[in-house]
Amino acid sequence: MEQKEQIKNLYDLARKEYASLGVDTDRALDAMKEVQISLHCWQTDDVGGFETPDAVLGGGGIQATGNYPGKAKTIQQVKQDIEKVMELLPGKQRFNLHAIYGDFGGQFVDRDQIEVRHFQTWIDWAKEQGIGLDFNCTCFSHPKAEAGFTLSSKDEKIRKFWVEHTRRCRKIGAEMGKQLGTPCVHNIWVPDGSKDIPVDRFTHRALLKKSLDEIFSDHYPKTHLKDSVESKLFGIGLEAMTVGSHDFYLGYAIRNDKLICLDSGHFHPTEQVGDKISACLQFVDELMLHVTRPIRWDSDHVVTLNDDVLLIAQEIVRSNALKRVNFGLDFFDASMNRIGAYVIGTRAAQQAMLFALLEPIELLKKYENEEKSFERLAVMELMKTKPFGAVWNYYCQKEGVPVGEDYIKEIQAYEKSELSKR
Ligand code: RNT
Ligand code: ZN
Repeated sequence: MEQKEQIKNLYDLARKEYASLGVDTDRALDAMKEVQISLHCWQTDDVGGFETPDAVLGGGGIQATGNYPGKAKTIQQVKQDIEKVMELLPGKQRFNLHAIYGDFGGQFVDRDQIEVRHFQTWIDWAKEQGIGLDFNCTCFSHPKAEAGFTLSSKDEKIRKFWVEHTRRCRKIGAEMGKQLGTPCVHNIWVPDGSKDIPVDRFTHRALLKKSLDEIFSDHYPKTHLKDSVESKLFGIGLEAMTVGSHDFYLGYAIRNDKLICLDSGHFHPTEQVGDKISACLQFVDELMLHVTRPIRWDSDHVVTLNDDVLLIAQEIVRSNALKRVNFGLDFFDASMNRIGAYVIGTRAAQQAMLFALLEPIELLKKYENEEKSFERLAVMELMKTKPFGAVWNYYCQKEGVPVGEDYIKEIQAYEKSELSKR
């Protein structure tokens, strides 16, 4: 009781302090209702999936490093872990599945054979949890992806196989959206590329375009399905060329009215995804984000509250684009408690959004319009030492989830009672 009152009192003080800059903290907390983070399923088991009993991530230039015990080995365990994660997060989330996480009932079902029924138990679970689902075709960890090209393969049989897979995935995604009453974002990312300098980039890109045209020739209502395409600069073993580069997909998305998916690890380190938001939103209706933390490369470390994530959040809020940006996460770190990784990463993303919502935007714009650069920078710096933590703690308390460091012991207890027994 005492702690509760203290958190409320600190919040009241913080409210006054923000109000003096024209910021309404209650309104910011209210706006957090619109912030739904899509939790990627693949941090539960290091991008393994359930096609075969011992499935592990293979190829595609992406890697999960580490062998911390306790990873999810069954669908039941994934669900249980995610329920635990969601218990520790304020607000409402979504869940983002990859095609290899289907409920295949112990049978091997190849990617060009998957159907809605393999995902019905997920849809039922999402309904019970009151959450929406997002979906992804899985064009890696498969023998037909080993040659380095999937949707852009010159081998017509291979290309057709992946087109069929992706068409089926969109159908499944549309059904998820329909049954759950909230549109599913289906994201296409393919690892296609080459290790060394190729001479025929043109044909591969023409083939990728052709495949996408075939895939998108099936139409679904936007209330059920939203399509995004994800670009990348390079991958491990695919250093020289990525077929689905940013230029390629941005062009495709604009011309074909698709969402562009911006992954924070998929650009040159000096580029900022936050800067791209207002640029892309001039030409596409919506964006998908894969927020992650690259260290020197697309390493997919757990998201923290760093400048990159803050800029993304600030640019969403400053662009008044809460409804146009689908905020997803995409990290996979196998070196630490995976539930802890989710909670740290998602809370960091939520904190970034709250921080952005607490920005004195009118004042900052006024200074900017008056060319008062010193004043603008001064206020931006001052915001860093405002009692943000008091607002965040009150938000967690209001949402009935652990405040401050309290989530650490809850995760330790879950590790003891559940994860350590796997
Ligand atoms: C890979 C892409 C892609 C994957 C997931 C698992 O670099 O970021 O989004 O991480 O599909
Ligand atoms: Zn991604």
